[in-house]
Amino acid sequence: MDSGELGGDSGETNGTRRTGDSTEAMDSTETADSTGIGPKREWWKEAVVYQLYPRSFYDANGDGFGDLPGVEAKLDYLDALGVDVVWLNPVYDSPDADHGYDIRDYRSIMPEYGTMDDFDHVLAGLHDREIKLVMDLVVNHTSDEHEWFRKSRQSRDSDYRDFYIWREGRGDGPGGKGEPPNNWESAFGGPAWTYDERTARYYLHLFDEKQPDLNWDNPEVRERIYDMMDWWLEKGIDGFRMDVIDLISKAEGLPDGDADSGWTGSEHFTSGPRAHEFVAEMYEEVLAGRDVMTVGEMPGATVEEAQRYLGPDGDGLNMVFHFEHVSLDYGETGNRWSIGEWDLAEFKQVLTKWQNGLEGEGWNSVYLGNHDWPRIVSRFGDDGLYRIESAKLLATLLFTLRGTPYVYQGDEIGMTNFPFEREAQVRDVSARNFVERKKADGWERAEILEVVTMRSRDNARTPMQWSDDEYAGFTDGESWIPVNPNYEAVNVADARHKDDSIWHYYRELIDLRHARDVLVYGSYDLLLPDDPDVYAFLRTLGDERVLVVLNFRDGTPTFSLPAEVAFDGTELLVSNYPVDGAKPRSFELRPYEARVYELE
Ligand code: TEU
Ligand code: CA
Repeated sequence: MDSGELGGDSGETNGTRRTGDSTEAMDSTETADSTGIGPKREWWKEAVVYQLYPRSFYDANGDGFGDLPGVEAKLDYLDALGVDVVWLNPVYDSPDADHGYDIRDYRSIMPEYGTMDDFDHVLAGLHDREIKLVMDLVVNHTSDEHEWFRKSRQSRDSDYRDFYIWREGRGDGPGGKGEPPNNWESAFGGPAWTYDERTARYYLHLFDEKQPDLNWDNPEVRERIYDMMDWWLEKGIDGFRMDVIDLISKAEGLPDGDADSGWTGSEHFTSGPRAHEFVAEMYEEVLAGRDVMTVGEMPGATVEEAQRYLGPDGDGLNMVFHFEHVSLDYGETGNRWSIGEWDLAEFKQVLTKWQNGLEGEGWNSVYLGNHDWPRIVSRFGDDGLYRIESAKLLATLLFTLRGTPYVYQGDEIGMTNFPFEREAQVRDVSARNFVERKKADGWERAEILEVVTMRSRDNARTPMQWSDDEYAGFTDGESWIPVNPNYEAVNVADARHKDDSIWHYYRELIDLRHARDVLVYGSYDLLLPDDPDVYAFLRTLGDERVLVVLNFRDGTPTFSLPAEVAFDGTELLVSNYPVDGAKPRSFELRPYEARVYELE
C-alpha cells in the first residue's frame, strides 16, 4: 500500500482539491484500507447528500407550489438532519413540461420558484450552515422554448440550426412528411422524433417532444454549455448532478435500434462514440482545478463504462448514478411499466459488482430512490405493518455501503407511494403517457392505476409531509399535486418528537458515518451471497471492522457469521430493534431487522 493514499497527497484526481478540514482529519487515519488501493480523502466521499425536490418541499407563498423561499425557511431542518450537501432539482426557468427538466433559460429562475435573489439567499444560507449546494445540469436537451431552439427551428439555414438534431423524414409517409428518420423511442413513450412543419424536418428528442436534444457534435453548443457551467460555478455553487450525461453522443448515421430492447435506440446513444471525449473536455474546460463535486446520471451505464468516466485515467467525474439495482424489477418489456419480480440475491449481486468494480477505479454513489422512482419503503421494504422497521433497514444499507449516500427528500420520515384512485391525480408526463397508451389498448382503469401506483414518478413527488396540518403543512394554498393521505401519521413534526422514529434513526446513522472512517473508506466484502433473505457484509479499514446484517423479509431467518470471520469482542453500533447482549456469531433476526456491529 502506498502510504500517501488515504492520507492523500498533493496530487489531484477527479478534479477536486482536498479541503482544509480533510487534511486535519487525515492524520488520524494513516492506515490504508485492506485492498492496497487506498482511496484518497475527498470531502464529497465523506459527505451525506440530501436530494431536495423543490416544488414539493415547502411553499412559502401559498400558491401551492414549493419555492426557494420555502427552502430557505427550512434550512435549519437540513442542518438538524446533519446533511453536508444538497442536490437541488432544477429551478431554472422552464415551461415545465417535464417538471423543470426542460430548461428555457439556464441563467434565470422559474418565477414559481422565486427570483435569482431568492436563489442567492438559499446558497448563502446553506453555506452559513456549512452545507454545500449541487445543481442539476440538464444539457442533453433544452426546452423547445429555449432561445436556441426557437432560432433553430426558424429556417434550415439559421445560425442555430445545428444546435439540435434535424433530419429529413424517411420515404413518403403521411402528408409528404415521411416516416421518422429512425425507430428510436422517447423515454416517455412514442417516437423520439417530432415533425416540424415550418422547415419540413424532424427533430430528435429522447424525452418529451418539448425537450429537443442538443447536438453535442457542434463545438459551439459545447462552448455555450461550458460558459453556462462556469457562470454557475462563479456564483459559488459546489458542483453538478449531470442529467443523463451518458446520452449526449449519438451514433453516427443515427441507425435504427433493436426494437425489442427496453428503450429502442438506446444502444446507439448510451455512452455513444464521443461521450467520453465530451465529458473529458467538459472536465478540462470547466471543472479541472475546482473544488467541486460531480455526479453523472447514467441510464444504461455498466461498471466498465463508469470506470472510464471516473477512474484514475478517466474523464474526471467523481461519481455516476447507474440504474442497475433500480431496474431489477422490470418485467418483460424491459422498462418500468411492466412489473417483474424483485430478487434479493440479484440485488446483492448487482450492488456487490458495483462496490467491487469501482474499488480503486472510482467512487460509488449510493441511492435507492430519487424523484424518478417509487418510494423506497414501498418498493424494497414494507409500507404497511413494517413501514418503520423496513425504512430503517433501507437507511442502514444506504449509510453502510461504500460510496456517497444520497437521501431523497421524505425518505427520512419513511414516506410511501401514493394510493392513486383517479387518473386526474397523475401529474408526471411519463405516467400520463402510459395511462393514455393503456387506455388506447383497452386496459381497465383499475389495472392502469395499479401500475401507476407501483411505478409512477409521481410517487416520489408528492409534498413533503411536515405536520398533520392540512396539506401536511406543505402549503397554505392548494397543493399542485395531491398529498399522501397518510400525512396525519407520517410527518416530520411527529417523527422529530419521537426518539425512536425513522428520522432520529437517519440522524444517528449520519452521525455514525461522520464519525467512522471505516464506513466511508473501508473495503466491502459480501457475506452469504446466496442467502435469499439476509444481506450481510463486512467493511474493513486497517484493523477496524464493521459487520452489517440486514433482514429484507418479514420472516425471522437465522443469521450465522461464516466461521472464517473471527473476532474477540463486539460492539453494537446501531440497530432498528432493541438488542440485548447477544454476540453476532449466530442469531435470529426479527422482521426487517438491521444490526451494525463493530468487530474487535
Ligand atoms: O432521468 C433520466 C431517465 O432516463 C429516467 O430515470 C426516466 O425517469 C425514465 O426513463 C422514465 O421512464 C432524468 C431525470 O432525472 C428525469 O427527471 C428527467 O425526466 C429526464 O432525465 C429527462 O431530463
Ligand atoms: Ca410557492
